[in-house]
Amino acid sequence: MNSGLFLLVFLIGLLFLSLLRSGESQHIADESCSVQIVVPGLKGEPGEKGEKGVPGRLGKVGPLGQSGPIGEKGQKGAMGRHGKIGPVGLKAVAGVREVENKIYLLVKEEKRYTDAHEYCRDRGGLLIMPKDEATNSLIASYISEAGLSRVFIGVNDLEEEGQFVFTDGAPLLTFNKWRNGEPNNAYDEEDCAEMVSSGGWNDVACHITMYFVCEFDKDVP
Ligand SMILES: [Ca+2]
Ligand SMILES: [Ca+2]
Repeated sequence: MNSGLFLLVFLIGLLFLSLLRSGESQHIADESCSVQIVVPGLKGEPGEKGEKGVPGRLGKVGPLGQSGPIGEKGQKGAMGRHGKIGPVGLKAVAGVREVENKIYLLVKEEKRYTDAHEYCRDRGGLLIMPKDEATNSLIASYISEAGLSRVFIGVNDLEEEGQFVFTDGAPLLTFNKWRNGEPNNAYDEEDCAEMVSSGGWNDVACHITMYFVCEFDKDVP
């Protein structure tokens, strides 16, 4: 080999090496540039206060509270209205008779004529007014079957002496059952009437007391 060729090879080798080294150094330089060291800066000044925000949603309902002490008793209320009149007590009633349009009640309480009249009227009826033979006979049997001798009936001449009327005001026009010699207005004080168990009528004093019979109209359905 001559000296010229040797020199050429030598130069090529140097060039190669230099190229190789420059590539490595370049690589190392790139790496060193990518590393960043971050150091926090000093705290800044506080900013201005922001505007007021929108109100938040409602919170949950809380638990029930404990019950308080019992209050004082209230005042007594107003009195209520009167109730309906109750059924007649059995003690005083000997029995009930019923016909097509009437109910008859034999009351075993000795009362004066006016009190007997009020007793019947307060219950929606009147003292019995026998206005025909059939009714008179029915009441007569009622009295005798009850073992009674007499009852007040709804006949009187309280308004005008001698002018007997029924308790509803109707005059005795077509029917009466006066016993012989009655009405006699005995002692000038007999203005009321009784029926005896035979069915006959007699005028008697109004202030004496005896049992009596009420009559009631049946409610028309
Ligand atoms: Ca009389
Ligand atoms: Ca008489």
